[in-house]
Amino acid sequence: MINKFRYLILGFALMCLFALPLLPISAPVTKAADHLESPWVSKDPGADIADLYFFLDPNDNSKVILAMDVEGFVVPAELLNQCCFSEEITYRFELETTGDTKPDKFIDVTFGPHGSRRAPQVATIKLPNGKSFQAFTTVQRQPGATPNSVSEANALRVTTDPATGVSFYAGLTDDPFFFDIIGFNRYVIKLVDRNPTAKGDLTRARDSFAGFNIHMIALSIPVDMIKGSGNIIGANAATLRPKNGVRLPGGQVKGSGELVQVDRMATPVINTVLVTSLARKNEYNATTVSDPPDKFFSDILFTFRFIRTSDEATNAAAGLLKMGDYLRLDTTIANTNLGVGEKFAVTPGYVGFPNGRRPGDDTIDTILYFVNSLEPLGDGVDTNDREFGKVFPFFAQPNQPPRKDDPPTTQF
Ligand SMILES: [Ca+2]
Ligand SMILES: [Ca+2]
Ligand SMILES: [Ca+2]
Repeated sequence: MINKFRYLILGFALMCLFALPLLPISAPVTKAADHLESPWVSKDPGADIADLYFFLDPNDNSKVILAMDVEGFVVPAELLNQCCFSEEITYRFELETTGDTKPDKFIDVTFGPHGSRRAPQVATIKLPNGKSFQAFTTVQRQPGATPNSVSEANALRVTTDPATGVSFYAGLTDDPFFFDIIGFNRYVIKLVDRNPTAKGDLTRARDSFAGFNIHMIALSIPVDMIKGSGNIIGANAATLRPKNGVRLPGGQVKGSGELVQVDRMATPVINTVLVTSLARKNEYNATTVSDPPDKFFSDILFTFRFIRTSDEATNAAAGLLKMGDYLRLDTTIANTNLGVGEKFAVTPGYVGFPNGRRPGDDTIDTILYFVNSLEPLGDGVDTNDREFGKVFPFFAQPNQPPRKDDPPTTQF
């Protein structure tokens, strides 16, 4: 399996490795896979995509799970208020099925108005086969007189469309991403300084995302519905808003006109790490996944020349981007779990990221493996803080505010 993705991984890793030293001179170091990124998108949190997940259902490999999460860092105390999805945004999954850069199939998810924070929104899911269906979101409920029954009251609400076999979930979940941002940033800064103690900063083992919630949109889809003639499918997540907006008294914005992309996200860290200037991050988000990928080659070349790396490495990175920034999944590689506790290049039979991405895949450790000259290296955070579910949508229920006897959280 590793050999199969060797070229992809090499290019990806080289980009990560050689982009890292530039970060402190031009931008804050990455905060996550794509949480809180470019200046424009960070001011539009409802459209700010954090992560994209794409994997075969471990219970039934004839189905693929596609999930994007947006508007992260929802504190537990706000899980009743920050419940909802914007009715102005189109949440789009772009699927590449022919082996080029152009997406071939699309799934659009939109949400109706929310009249009450206690009532669900109605989502409309448009599928590639021209069919569509509607489903309720999951909203969190006040526990009322039974304060310890919160988790039972707020079970994640899944809708399965009988006509297509597609299942849908939308609502808050625990943020499945796990990563010690501060430790990683300190490590990078010391790498730039050629400080031999850099690895010591990766031993803090603090999950920067622990205890926070995020808005999740997840689909379970029959593989045959989205597959092309080949077995490899590329996935990209995008958010779009109407081009024209009129602000009404009270703040409501009425949109009209064609849809314009606000954010996009596929492979973790491509935009946040590779594209180093904030202006170029804005530009990256504005380009589509099928725009000529060489648009950002100058960024890569600048980075590569800065650290005087070889043409071979440059070409490997350029070769990756020629395929567009997709999370590509080989649907013939069987998957039996969510990747929890597994390590790329260490765990026998590993089938996860960069072959798609499972919720438990330790994407940061995969990147660090290459940064560390093909030797295992991690940030000390090996798993999510919450246990994942055993069935779709697999993500954990949202975090609740701590009870009085719960241990204090340490988020510093
Ligand atoms: Ca295509
Ligand atoms: Ca988490
Ligand atoms: Ca890790």
